[in-house]
Amino acid sequence: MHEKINRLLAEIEGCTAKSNDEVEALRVGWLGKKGSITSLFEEFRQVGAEEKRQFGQQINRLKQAALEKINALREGLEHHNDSKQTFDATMPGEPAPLGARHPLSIVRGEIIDIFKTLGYTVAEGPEIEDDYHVFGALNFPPEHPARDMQDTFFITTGDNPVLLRTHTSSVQVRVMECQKPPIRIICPGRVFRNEAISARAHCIFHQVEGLYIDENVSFADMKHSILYFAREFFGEKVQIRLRPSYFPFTEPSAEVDVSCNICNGKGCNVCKHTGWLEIMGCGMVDPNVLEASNIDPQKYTGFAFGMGIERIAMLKWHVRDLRHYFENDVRFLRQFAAT
Ligand code: 2NL
Repeated sequence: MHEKINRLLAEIEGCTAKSNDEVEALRVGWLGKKGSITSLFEEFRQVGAEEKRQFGQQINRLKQAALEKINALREGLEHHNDSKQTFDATMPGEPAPLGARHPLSIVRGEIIDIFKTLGYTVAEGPEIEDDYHVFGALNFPPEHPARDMQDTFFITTGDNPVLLRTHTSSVQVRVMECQKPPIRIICPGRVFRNEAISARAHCIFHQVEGLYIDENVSFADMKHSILYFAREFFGEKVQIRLRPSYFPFTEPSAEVDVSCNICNGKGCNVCKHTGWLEIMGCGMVDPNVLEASNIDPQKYTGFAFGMGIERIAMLKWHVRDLRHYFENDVRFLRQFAAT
């Protein structure tokens, strides 16, 4: 019996199997009803009491070895099959799709880069503001219609209302309050106005404003900086024209047009047959605005300008509906990959 046990142990150790069927055949051969280990248990019943202890331990160890071998063979086959089915080193790799930058981010970056070459630095500030930084410090009279509930989102009302900024001029006010001229900043950011959403308007949109304050800054300096920007952004052949306008915070004020880059000034749908496209507003900073932020209007002058990023991006890529920018439909966004 001892000999039989040793022979079986050696057999079990040396066993291999190529399929689950082969493993099952081994299991039946050892542990099935007529299996070799099962029959050893039968024989074991006949042996004398003295040998029982010795053989009992040996047979149990043998059974354990057989069970472990069966499990090991099954596991080995599973891994083998796994790797066979899911890993083929010769297959081409899974593509890793790259995202695209949002068109508004692309345009904002281009505008900032152009003004950086003129020595401007970027300034940022809070979207949730107080009445003073959005209106009071910018020479808006107390009854100005822009302060109206219909135009501005108020978070609290009363004596000292908290509101969402309607322009990024509030950032420029904060810079004027704590920096001495020369000041040369560009303020990109999200702004909020209580408007019905349409193809041309949205209640959240993006602006870039610029401010330059120093001694002897003139209207001619402003005009030249804007011409430089327009040519860098829209192309070197572009012309600009300034039309008189009005803003509470600048005097004099102007609206800036560029010659239409679609029809080259001849007249088309986009420029409504005028040959010109409006791109921004600008003006010389009102002395009241300088004074409110403790800058001496006798010593310093400055110019400021503001443009809507959505509008500039519409002109650049001929986007017809502003709502595309906010819907994030990948069919729209994908078109700006690698720009
Ligand atoms: C527009 C017009 C403009 C300004 C913004 C400004 C800021 C300060 C002082 C004076 Cl702190 N002006 N900003 C000036 C003129 C026009 O924006 O059409 N924006 C979309």
